[in-house]
Amino acid sequence: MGDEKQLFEILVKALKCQLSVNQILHIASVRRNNAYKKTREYPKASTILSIVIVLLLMHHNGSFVGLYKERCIIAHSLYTLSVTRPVTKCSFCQNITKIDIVDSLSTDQFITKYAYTGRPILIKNAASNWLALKSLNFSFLKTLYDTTNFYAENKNLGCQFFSYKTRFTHLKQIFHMKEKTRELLKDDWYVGWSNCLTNATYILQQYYTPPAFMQSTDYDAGGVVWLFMGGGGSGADMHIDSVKRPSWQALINGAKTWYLKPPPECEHICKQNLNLTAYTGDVFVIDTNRWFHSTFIHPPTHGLNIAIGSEYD
Ligand SMILES: O=C(O)CCC(=O)C(=O)O
Repeated sequence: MGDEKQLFEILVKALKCQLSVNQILHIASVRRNNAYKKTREYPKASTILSIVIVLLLMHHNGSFVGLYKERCIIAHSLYTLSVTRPVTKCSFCQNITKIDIVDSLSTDQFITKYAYTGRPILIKNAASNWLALKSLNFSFLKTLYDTTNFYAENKNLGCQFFSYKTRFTHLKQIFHMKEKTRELLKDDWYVGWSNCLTNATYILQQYYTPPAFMQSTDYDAGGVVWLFMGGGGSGADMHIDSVKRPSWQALINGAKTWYLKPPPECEHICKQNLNLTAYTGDVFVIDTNRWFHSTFIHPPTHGLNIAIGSEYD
């Protein structure tokens, strides 16, 4: 009975989040998989079916119309994204025993071997000649954000801020941290955020060009720009993303180790635990929707560790 009540609550939340019936049934199957691993009993199929029918009837009669205007009761976190994602086909990681590292990459090679196959690749020094390597630092970003009313508007536009292991809750706290606090934190903070404000994004784009191998008319690398910055230590925890497209990330300063794992359903088919270290000027291409990934930030010898990236299509 306890399981049924929980299931009912999940279904109500799913409807509030405007999931389709297919997606709702998928949640039920995720629960089944979890139940299998934890050797719990499966919820009875008849119970699921009757709850879904009741909810659909209520929906049809308009009982949920008001609820649709609300935001989800539970915001997606890295954890909920991991457990509610669709099951992946393992062919993308099947023959990968190490991450490719190359000194150059042609557009042809990129398209045929990497762009949409899920095969990750590091291109050494692909961003070495960017203006960003000279100019993009803490005070550049602080000036940019302070003068564009960035903090409040970026949040209003729904752009994300990842505080990782820090206590920060808002980007403004980072850029308005006292010099002393920054010194104290030293190698113990790391955050990431996306830029939704077009004027700030436009200014940032003056300091880099999307990697050359992506510059063809089919490749619009001008999606939402992401920045990651910190003094070193642990970076992002192991997680999988749910963004629309694969990503590239250029390291503007410092060294960062990436750890990749195939999703659990591929663990008997694909090699576990791939890793590589990127250095200033390197560009890493990864489909963060298919690979679980985490990062470690090497304490920088000078300045902060800074990376910039975006999705491509
Ligand atoms: O660059 C990092 O440290 C983390 C990046 C990441 O997790 C992502 O792009 O999804």
